[in-house]
Amino acid sequence: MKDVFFVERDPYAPIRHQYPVSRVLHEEKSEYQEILVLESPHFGKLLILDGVVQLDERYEFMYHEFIAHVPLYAHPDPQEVLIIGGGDGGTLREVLKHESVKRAVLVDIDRRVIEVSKEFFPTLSSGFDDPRATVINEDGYKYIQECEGEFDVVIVDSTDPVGFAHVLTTEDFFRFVNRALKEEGIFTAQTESLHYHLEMVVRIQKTLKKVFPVVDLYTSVVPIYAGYWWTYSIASKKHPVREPSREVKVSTKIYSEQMHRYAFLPEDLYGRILEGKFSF
Ligand code: AG3
Repeated sequence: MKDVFFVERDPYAPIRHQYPVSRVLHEEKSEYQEILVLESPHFGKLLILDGVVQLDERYEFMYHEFIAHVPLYAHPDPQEVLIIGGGDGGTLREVLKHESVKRAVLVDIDRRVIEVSKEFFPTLSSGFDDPRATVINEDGYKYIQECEGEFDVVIVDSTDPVGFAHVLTTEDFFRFVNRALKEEGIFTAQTESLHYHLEMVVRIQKTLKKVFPVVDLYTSVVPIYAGYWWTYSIASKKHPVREPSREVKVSTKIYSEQMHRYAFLPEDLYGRILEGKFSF
């Protein structure tokens, strides 16, 4: 396939990425979304949901290591972890690197994403075979309403907050997360690009502050997401989150104690962003 490009349909970004395609590996319409797997020369395989690139093989660790290890290392002893979304398995793989984790529950609404990942992304989906992992195909918003004081860490690894993922950024949802967490619980969600989606980031941060005593914002560079400078909102019932609370022992490519600290915005800039005194 010479000179064939996939043009991303990102609902929020003011630019459009286009990827050269060397092969189309899979294409389907599941009950919930369009699932596409392509191969692109520089990036390796790409997983695309409803026209938005969710991950590529080359850089996925720059997202998954941050979404998982920042909350898990902020926590002194994470044992029970809930992942909402994340059907590709990348976040689960990182969570299971922690020896303290006894149970990791992954709730993804679309079982086809999990099956497609098992077929095309074995380096991401490896954790599904771990005896500590449980997979539930249900709406995460519904599932969490049944949980009380059950989890040390809850992670939302969802698609963009449009369509069925929008409810995962509402105050109601954050209240259910709070109830689902144990007393020392920590919550993290991917919350889009810092500069392209600043208003959304601020809205989510302010909503979290209504529910949790400790709320913060950290970022990592994700080369395939429009804007690159990607945010994660983190909320905690008790523990501070800016420092790892344990020695970093898991094997990672980029996450480290120092990277944990660097990931957080300086307090001053963070404060100005929330007060609406900073804009790009
Ligand atoms: N989930 C977050 C993808 C967000 C991408 N959005 C965008 N580029 N506009 C990724 C799933 C990986 N486990």
